[in-house]
Amino acid sequence: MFFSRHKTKMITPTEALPGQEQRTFAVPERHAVLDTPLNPPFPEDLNTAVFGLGCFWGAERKFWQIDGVYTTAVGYAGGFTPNPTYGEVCSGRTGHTEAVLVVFDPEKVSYRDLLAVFWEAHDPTQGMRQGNDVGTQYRSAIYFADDEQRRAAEETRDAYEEALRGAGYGSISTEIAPAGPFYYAEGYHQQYLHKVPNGYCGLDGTGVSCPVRLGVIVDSVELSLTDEALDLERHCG
Ligand code: MHO
Repeated sequence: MFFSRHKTKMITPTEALPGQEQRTFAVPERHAVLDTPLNPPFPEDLNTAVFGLGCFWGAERKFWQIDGVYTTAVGYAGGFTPNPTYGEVCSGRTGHTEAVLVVFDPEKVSYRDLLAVFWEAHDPTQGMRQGNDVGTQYRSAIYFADDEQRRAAEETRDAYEEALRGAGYGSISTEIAPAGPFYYAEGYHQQYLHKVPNGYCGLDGTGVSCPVRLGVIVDSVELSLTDEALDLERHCG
């Protein structure tokens, strides 16, 4: 049947749902944890990063816990359908992956530090799934803002792939592509695990350390996590 097509196969632009001309739902103005603005414009001295690492509920929490992160938001990226709804994304017919927008202060935390968190938080060798969550909407992705981010993404991927191989894992399937539009997800998905503390979190890393942390690629900056973050790390991902 038309709608039961396999969700692990990336659709083509012509197959994609038409979506909407504008967002059809409201997004809160402020971050529920950090109390910073959730929507642009952001202060000029900050940088942005976009990562996909499976279900965005747990993924977003990983990043809002890092010192130097100004705000985070969840949304849909990397696909074709404009202003999609969660239901449309779950149909597998938008081409989008669940993504996290991270706005950070590069004086306090570097993009490579964020990449280390990204690589270690999930299993980037799973193709069109992440754990029990299956489909193109859960693929691992890095959408870079500029050439410097692209280089950092590719270099850390190569280094992490080598580390993973040593631990018996296969190739990294992470999509690394230029950042296109980031469509904010519905308000209830924003900071979901703060609003629903025992909510579903499918995020789980491989346990293999990213060489960035070990100072192989850059001098390692010790990431400072809050106490809440350290506690959560023991429970999820
Ligand atoms: N397996 C989870 C994924 C949620 S995530 C926002 C669920 O279906 O609730 O994709």
